[in-house]
Amino acid sequence: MGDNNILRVGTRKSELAMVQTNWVVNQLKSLNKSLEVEIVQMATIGDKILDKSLSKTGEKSLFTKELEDALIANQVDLVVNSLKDMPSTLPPNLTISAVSRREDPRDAVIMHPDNVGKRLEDLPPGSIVGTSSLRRVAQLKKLFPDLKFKSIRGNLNTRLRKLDDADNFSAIILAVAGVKRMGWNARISYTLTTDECLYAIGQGALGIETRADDMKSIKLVSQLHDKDTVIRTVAERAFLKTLGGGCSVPQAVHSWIIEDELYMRGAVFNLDGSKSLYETMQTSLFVNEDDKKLVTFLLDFLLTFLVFYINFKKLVKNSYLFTCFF
Ligand code: DPM
Repeated sequence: MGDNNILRVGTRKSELAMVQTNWVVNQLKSLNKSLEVEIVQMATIGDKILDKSLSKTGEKSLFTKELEDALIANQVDLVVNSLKDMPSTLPPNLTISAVSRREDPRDAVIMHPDNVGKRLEDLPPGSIVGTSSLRRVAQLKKLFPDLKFKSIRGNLNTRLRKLDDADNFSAIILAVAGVKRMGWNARISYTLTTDECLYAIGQGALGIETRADDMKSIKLVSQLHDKDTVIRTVAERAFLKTLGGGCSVPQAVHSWIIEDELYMRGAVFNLDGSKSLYETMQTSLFVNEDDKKLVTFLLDFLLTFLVFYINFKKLVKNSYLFTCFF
C-alpha cells in the first residue's frame, strides 16, 4: 500500500471474481471506515484460453499469473483469489496474507431444467455431465460408469447458459461456493457428499495475496483471517505440495476440526477413477500451557536476537572503527 493510503485491488474480470473482490473490499471498508480503494480489472491466461481443457494447457497458475505480475510490479497492492486456484508455490516476494472463512467446500449437481428433481443415478445411460475437473470426473465415473463426462469451459454464467440453452448436457457439476456467492442457490439440485466426491484443495475459501514486505496491507487484510479455515487449508495445501501435481493430477481432500483435533482425508486417482489411493490422518491442535510458555519464550528470544543482529549490522556498516576490523 502506497503512502497515499489508497488500497489498489487487482481482480479478474469475471463476475465471480468481482463478487469475491467486492466482498473482501466491503469487509475491509466496514472494519476501516476511512479506507479508500481502487479496483483494477485484468484478464488472465485462464480467461483467454477457452477452447482447451485447463489441465492440457500446461500452466500451473492460469488464473493468477497476470495478477501476481501486477502485484510484483507494484501496480496493485492486493489480489483476491479463490484459494483453490492458487498454485502451491507462490513467487518469492508474494504471500497469502489472509484466508477468509470458508463457504461450503463441496460440489453441487446442477440439473438441466428438464431434469430438475432427478439425481445423477436417475439419468439414462449415456447422459452427458459437464465438468472440466479431472478430480470430479475420476470420482463420479467410478460411481456412475454409465454416464459420460464432457468438458465445459467458461465462467459460471457461460456454463449455466450452455446447460440451459441446448440439450448437450443433462447436468453440470460446480462448486457450491461459487454458485452461492453468485446468489444462484436455487439452481443447486443437490450437494454431493464427501463420500461421493471429495473436494479440491482450498475449495470454498478466498486467499488474499499481497507483497511479502507490504506490512501496511498485510496488517489490514489480516483482519479477515479465519483460524479454522487457515488450519484446514494449510494442511490441504501441504498435501498438494507434497503430491506436486497441480491441476493435471486428480487429487482431492476433505478436512474437518472436532474440538482440538484436525482430520484430513486425501486421495489421488488415475484419470478414469479405476485406481485410487485414500488416506485419512489426524493430528492434535492442542497446545498445553507449558508448551505455550515455551513457544512465547522462543519467539521473544528470536525477536531479541533479530533486533540485536539488525542493529549490530547497522553499527558495523556505519562505524569507521568497526569497518577497520571487519
Ligand atoms: C480448479 C478446478 C476448477 C476451478 C479444478 C477442480 C473447476 C474446473 C471446472 C482448481 N479451479 O475443482 O477439481 O469445473 O471446469 C473454480 C471455481 C471456483 C474457483 C468454479 C468451480 C469457485 C469455488 C471456490 C474453477 N475456481 O469449481 O465450480 O472459490 O472455491
